[in-house]
Amino acid sequence: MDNRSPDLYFGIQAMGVSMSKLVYLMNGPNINLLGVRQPELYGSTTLEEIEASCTKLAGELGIGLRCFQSNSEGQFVDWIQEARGSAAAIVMNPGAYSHTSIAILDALAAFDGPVIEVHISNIHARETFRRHSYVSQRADAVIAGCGADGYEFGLLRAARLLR
Ligand code: CA2
Repeated sequence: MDNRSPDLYFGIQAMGVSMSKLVYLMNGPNINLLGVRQPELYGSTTLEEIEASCTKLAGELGIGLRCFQSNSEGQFVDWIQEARGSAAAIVMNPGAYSHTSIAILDALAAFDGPVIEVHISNIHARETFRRHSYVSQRADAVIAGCGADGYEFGLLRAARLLR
């Protein structure tokens, strides 16, 4: 038994998601440094730990998960285009590209499934330039300020939308 709340377990049991669903979990620039620098802003959980907990949760939800991280905007666009042919939903933290990238927004516009945007920090309580996200215009849900837990919340939401 791990330390997740009973509410989360209840949510998992209520889902009943088919095995055939594949979700892409995508992380953008510098998120590979999580847990290594700036723990006061982004916590002490590493990206490897986030990917492991989401992979475990995906298994419990009966969905598949593929994890990606890149510091390159073009690579992100390529993976979103790839998702069109292979993924049912995308959970993504585009990092700083959220605030700058029309290219990522355009790529997402060609993806038909649910898109969940996750930010570890509360971007609305930070610098003005972080308060706008291009990705939010396409996202079905936006989660911010829940720390690393936000990824599991995003995955649960994606699974619910895929039911
Ligand atoms: O809060 C988030 O999840 C962000 O997407 C994180 C991005 C930031 O540019 C966004 O405004 C909000 C930055 C991720 C950088 O992560 C680091 C972690 C440790 C050390 C340095 C950077």
